[in-house]
This record gives sequence, structure tokens and C-alpha cells, in this order.
Amino acid sequence: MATRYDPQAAETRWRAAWDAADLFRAKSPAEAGDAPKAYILEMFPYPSGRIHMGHVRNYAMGDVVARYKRANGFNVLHPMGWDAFGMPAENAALQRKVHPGKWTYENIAAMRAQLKKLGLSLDWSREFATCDPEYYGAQQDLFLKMLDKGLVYRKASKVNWDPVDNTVLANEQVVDGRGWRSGAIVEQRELTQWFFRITHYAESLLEEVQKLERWPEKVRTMQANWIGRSEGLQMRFAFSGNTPEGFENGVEIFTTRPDTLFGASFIALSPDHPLTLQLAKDNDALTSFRAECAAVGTSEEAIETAPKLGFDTGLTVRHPFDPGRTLPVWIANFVLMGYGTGAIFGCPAHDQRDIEFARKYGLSVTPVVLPPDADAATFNVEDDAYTGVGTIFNSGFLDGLPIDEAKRQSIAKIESLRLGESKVNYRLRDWGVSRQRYWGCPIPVIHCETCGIVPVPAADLPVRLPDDVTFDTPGNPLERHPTWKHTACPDCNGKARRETDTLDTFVDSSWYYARFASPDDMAERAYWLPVDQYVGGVEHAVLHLLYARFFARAMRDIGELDLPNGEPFAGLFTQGMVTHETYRSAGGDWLEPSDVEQRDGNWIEIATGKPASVGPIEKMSKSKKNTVDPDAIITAFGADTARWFVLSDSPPERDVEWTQSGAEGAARFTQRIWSVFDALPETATGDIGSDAASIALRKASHKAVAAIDKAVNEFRFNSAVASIHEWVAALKKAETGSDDTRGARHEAASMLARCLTPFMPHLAETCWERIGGTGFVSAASWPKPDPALLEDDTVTIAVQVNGKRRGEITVSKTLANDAVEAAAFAQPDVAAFIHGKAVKKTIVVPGRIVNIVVA
Ligand code: ANZ
Ligand code: ZN
Repeated sequence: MATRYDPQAAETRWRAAWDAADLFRAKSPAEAGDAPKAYILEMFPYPSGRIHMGHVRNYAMGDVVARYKRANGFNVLHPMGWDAFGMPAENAALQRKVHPGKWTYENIAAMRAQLKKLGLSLDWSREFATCDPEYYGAQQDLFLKMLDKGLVYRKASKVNWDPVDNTVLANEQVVDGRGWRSGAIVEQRELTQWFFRITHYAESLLEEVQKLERWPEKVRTMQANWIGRSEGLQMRFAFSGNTPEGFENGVEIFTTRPDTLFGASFIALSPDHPLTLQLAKDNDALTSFRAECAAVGTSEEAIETAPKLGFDTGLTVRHPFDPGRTLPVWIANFVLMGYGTGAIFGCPAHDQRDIEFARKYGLSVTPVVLPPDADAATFNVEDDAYTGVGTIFNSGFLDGLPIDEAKRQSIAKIESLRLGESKVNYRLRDWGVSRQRYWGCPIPVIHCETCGIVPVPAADLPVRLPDDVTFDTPGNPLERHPTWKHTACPDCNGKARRETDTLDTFVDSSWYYARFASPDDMAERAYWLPVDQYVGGVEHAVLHLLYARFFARAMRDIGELDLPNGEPFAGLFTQGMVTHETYRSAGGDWLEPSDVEQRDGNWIEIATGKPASVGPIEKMSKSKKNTVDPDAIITAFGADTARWFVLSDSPPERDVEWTQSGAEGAARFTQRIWSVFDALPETATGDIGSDAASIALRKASHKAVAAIDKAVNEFRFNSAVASIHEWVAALKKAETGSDDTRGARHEAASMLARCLTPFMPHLAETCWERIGGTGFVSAASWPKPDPALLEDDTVTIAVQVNGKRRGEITVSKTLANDAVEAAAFAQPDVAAFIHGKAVKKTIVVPGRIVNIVVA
């Protein structure tokens, strides 16, 4: 009697059994012996309250790899934790009057329970949240060691300032240029902030990222672009006439186009350049010009797209190659203080920003690069700068040279004139980590009135967040806490105050992988790291991964991590999103998938009976209400179905569209798999048969294992899923055959149960139990395909009649020629064609073709 598989009962039972057996705890290096290690990590979640389908997909993928590696004899570390600091907890505190800590830990409890239901092979013994004082205390220790090494420093930098709430705003709290609570226009203010010296590693970050062969090319390129290496020239332009005080050496500029120096038409300073500030001191017009520039904001994008604004200082400089020529010195809003020297020479003919500026303010435009087929006598630049290749002209000693050679000669000349030298610049900026917020890691320093900045002594770590804080007024709760910040100086015991800034939460996620490996044992960290496979969203392709790569280097250099190349993630996979159709009511409001149904082919809003419309398929998001709740899916179908679906339908790097019918199909497939096992005798009965049907099944099985191996190793889980479908079909077919196939079916089932484990672990256990497998299938070793069974011993050959192809036959490679001939005549299409005709002769080319000649 056929039985049904009950996923809910089976899933609960197996998870309890795995827990009791402590099955997924990573072994210590000593326990592991000769087993190679595999560290599999998915980006840890933010405890927002509930898991979503994106989590299911991310963690299911990591779990496939972890389970596969374990089955292949690896000592696997597959941990889980919580990226638990951040603004949403403070917003919840504000809106719901609940303490951020309470909110966070309650969310963690809820999400942990949800994750556990997915049957992930996680080592929960290593779990932590970044808001645990043990974790952030260790982070404070790292901060101080980095401070000691000069990898952390303080400098003045701009922040978003809300003039009504009198508070610093995070970028996400600025909405359309206004404070999110007050609605006031946000200003830029200078504040002394803490920075990590990420630029110290710019070269290594760029060089090593090219070598990460198991990272997506796209991510490597994004990292490289972010670091942005530029080779150029840094040089001085001496003032002619009036020389401002302190600038006797002239203005220092950085250029990547020293070949265009003869086309220079002006010098432009950043509105924040020291010379600009000096000139603005007694120049009201310049002061208001600076304010006008500041209103555009500080983001590079805003500056790039804003209209060009200029201010003529009246100063002039000398051209280095032509001392008789002078250039005016302007202040321009598109020159950033944070890059190069904060000053440029403008060459309008060959730079788009410069041409816009020159046309607006009537500055000269001299082309110096002649495009390959242009005529020097007539070539002109109007509104579009020419940035392509060509030959230098209008340029004295550089005339006739190609761009690269002109760059070299121009630099050599400037160097010989002692006006500058070649220079490599990086776009990468140091990482500002000060946040004026409560729910973050306190920066462990003390400001003493006499000693200045004093690190908190190691024995006093962690500097804990106070619990009694209020969120009813704007600003930093730590700043206005009545007592927390007041303390005594560790050095002189005098009056001092604590730093009230907390660290950017990206810091928390920059070293958690090392903490998972071991809280404090360097040998264990060295054993586990680097992470062999990291899995996460492509939205982290730049910042998180760059910060983590920085931290790994900094930790190496303070003796906290033994990682010679500084790369924490040897392999990276970025998975696509989970998408869903969107629905709207007749009134245009978003509707949830469960609010609508199809009646006679039309979508109806269930509650009102009115027509609804189907919109585009988009990433599941709360705002569009097109989410499905993993819990609901697990309750309806079981976790294995959810896992199977998110792995099955499209390549892992692409988006997968969640559909109800797809989920139902996955659920049906679990029953189909179960029916194969259900139909088998409980234990192996006798030998594996050598009849054709048994051999065919064995071949199908061994080939399936080989295909799944390849697919999993190449991160093509959808292909593995397809192979399992075919394999199950082959097993189904064998059910109807003779009892001789029992042995082969049993072998196939045993292999199938093991291959199913990474995808549908609960079902796999139930199947394994059904066929009398030893122990847990989650602990069983991966099947090894027999190479002999992977080879094809049949061949497909064409059958021609009078030179024209009429059909094909598949025969054993060793079949005798007369038997091949017989098979050719028996082929139905061939037989029909030659029916009634006289056969004159038949030629068999073994393994290739059968040619029949008829009258
Ligand atoms: C003269 C010139 C002529 C330039 C020309 C370009 C084309 P990358 O490649 O990104 O490093 N620049 C330098 N510092 C700047 C700053 N602080 N703010 C805005 N622009 C700045 O870009 C280097 C080029 O960007 C430099 O080369 C400089 O303009 C400009 F036909 O110098 B160039
Ligand atoms: Zn002191």
C-alpha cells in the first residue's frame, strides 16, 4: 500500500534528531585529523523581525555547499549569527516605545526559530549577535589596537546637519535634501570624526582582488573601479604677479593628462581648498559663492550633475612650458577637495566638465589632441570635448607624439624643471566610521581636558551601552544621557568625558567571519580562514566586501589574524533575487498575493470581488506587497519544498520568480520521490542484476551523480535539480520492470537519498531510513560514480536509403554488422520507406552509418 510523505511530521522529527546528535558542529583542527577544512558562510542577516524568501534562497544555497562538502569528507564550518546594530532598532524604539536591545533580541529569537525550520546544517554553537557586549567589546579592542598602529585617526569632515533638530543625520535620514523628522533643509557641517585608514591598503586591495579567481568578474571590476587607481602628474603652477601668503610655491594640481598641458586654459580650485578658504576670509562674495556650492550637497553624483559654477579669484599663474603665458585662477564647484590636491588645470578641448565651464565663463579653448583623421588647420571643439586617441599638436616639443609618449615626455620635463613628479592617485577615501547614534558599538576612547584623547584601558572593555536611554528627543541619546559620558581620565584621573560616537555598523560585519572561526585563538582562525565559499547579495559587492578585505589586512597587521594575502573570502557567489508578480486593486493600491485570485482567467480582489490587475514581476518587497512568507510556505508544503523551489527554477546568480504553481509542483515532486522509495523493499535484496534494465538504471544513476557533482561544484544548482528529475524518472520506469532490477533500484535509491540531502535534507533522511541506511544520511558519505558505468557503450547511427537520411538507430558499440543491418531494416521509418522496393545492396560503416540501396 502506497503511503504519503508527511513533510511537517518528518521535518520536526529529523531536526530534533540532528540537534540531539549535534550533527553539524564543526570539529576542532585536532579532531578533524587529515580531513580538509571547508568554511562555508552566508552573509549574516539583519534581525529585522522575520526572514524573507531572499534569506531562504541565500541560506539554502550555502547549505547545499556545506552539506555537499561534509558528505565529501570535509571538516565543515557553517555558522550563523546576527548583524544586530543599526538604525531600524532606534526607529522601533521611537515608534513603539520599546528598547532597541529588547526589540533586537526578540527579533533574533523569532528569526532563529524560522531559520531552524529550514533544516540548515548550521553550527549554532558559534552563534552571536554583533550587539552582544562580548562581540562589540572585542571590536573595541581591535579598534584600539588599530589606533595604536595608526590605522585609525581623527579628522574634520562634513556631515549632514539638521538645523531644526540640531542633530547629525545619516544619509538615509536625508530625504530630498531635508531632515526626515523636521523637514528642514539639511546643511553641511564640519565635525571631527573617526576614520579607518583604508587607503593605506589601496594598492594591495586592488592587486589582490584581481587574483580572486573564484569571485564573480563583475564584483572584482566593481571593487577595482571603487578603488580607482590613476597614474598621473602632481605639479605646481607658480603665481605670476600677486602671490597669496603661504602659497609662495604656487598651486599644486593633479592631472592624468599631462599630455594636454599646452591646452591648459585656467586653474580651478575646490570651494574647500585652503587657498579658497584663505581668500574667502575677507571676501563676502566668495563666502556666499561657497555657500551656494555647499547647497548642492557633498555626494559625487550631485556635484557631477549640478550646473557648473565658477568664481574668478583675479589671481594668475604661469604656464610651466611657456613662462610668457598666464592662466587665470578660478574656483569651481566641480573640483572636489577630497581627491588629488583639490585643484586642477582645466583643458576645455579635452575634458567635458572643463568645456562646459569654459563656454559658460568665456575662457579660451585650445585643442591639443588631433583625432586620427582630422585636419589640424580646421579641427575645432565646440561643446563636446574630444577625449579620444590622436596626435598631439599646438604643443611645442610634444607636437607629433601619440598621447602616451606625450604624457611621458611632459612628466619628464616637469620633473626636470623641478615643478612636480609622477604620482599614483586612488579614488578610494578613508572610511569615516563615526555615527552619532545609540544602537552601535561605542568608540572606546576618553576625551581628557588635559591629556586629550586617551584609549580606554583594555581591562575596562567592553565600554557598554547604557540601558536607560530615551528616544523622544532628536540627537544622540548617548550625548544627552545624564551620567554615561562623564568619567575620569585613565591617565591623570582628571575630569574627562567618553566619546559618544558609535561605530558605523559596517564595522561590525567586517570581521565577524574571524570571530566565527574562533573568539580568540589565532591558530584556529588560521585553520579556518579564508572562508572557502561566501554567499550573499550583489548589493554588497562594493562596501561590505571592501571593508571586510580592509579589516582582514588591518587585523593581520595588529596580530589578530594570520592571513598572508589579507583576503578573507577565497570564493564568492552572489545570488539573484526572489521575485513575484505584483497586483493592484481597481483603485490602484498594491495587493498581496493572498488578496487576489483568478476567476475565469481574470484577477479579482477577493475581499471586494472587484477586478484586480497584474503588474510586472519584481523583487519581493514590503512596499509592493508582493512577498510570500516563508513560514506560510513551510506550514503549507514543508521546508524541503521551499528549499527545492528556490534552487530549482533558474541559475543561482539570476532572479527566480516565486509562483504558487511552482511551489505546488515542487511539493508534488517530493511525493514522487517518496513513492520511489516507498515502492522498494526495505533492505537490499540480493545482488545487482546484470540484465539490460538493471544496467540501464545503473548507468542513469551513476551518470546522475557525476552530473550533480559537476553542477554543485560549478554553482549550477538548477542543473543538479534537473538531473534529479531525470534520475527519478528513470527509477520510476524501473519499478514496472522485473524483480531482477531490485538490486539496481536499491543501489540507485541509496545514491539518490545521499544526493538529495543537500537540497531536501528532511525528505532525504526519511528515504534513507526507509531503505535501511546506516545512521543519518546527513552524515553519510557522498556516492562515488563508477567510471565504467559513465561510459556510453551504445552509439547512434544514421540510416540512409539511396544516400538520403531516413532514420537513425541506437545500437551497442560492439554489435555485429549483420545485427546492425537488421536493426536498420527494422527501424520503422526506414521500413516504411523501403516497403515493396527491391533492396540491391546494404553497406554498414561501423559506428557511423548504414546505407541501403534500393531499386
Ligand atoms: C587636466 C586634464 C585634461 C584632465 C584633460 C582631464 C582631461 P581620474 O582619472 O578620475 O583620476 N581632477 C583632478 N583632481 C580633481 C578633483 N579634486 N576634482 C575634480 N576633478 C579632478 O581623473 C583625473 C582628472 O580629473 C585630472 O586630469 C583632473 O583633470 C581631474 F584633457 O587634468 B585632468
Ligand atoms: Zn588626563
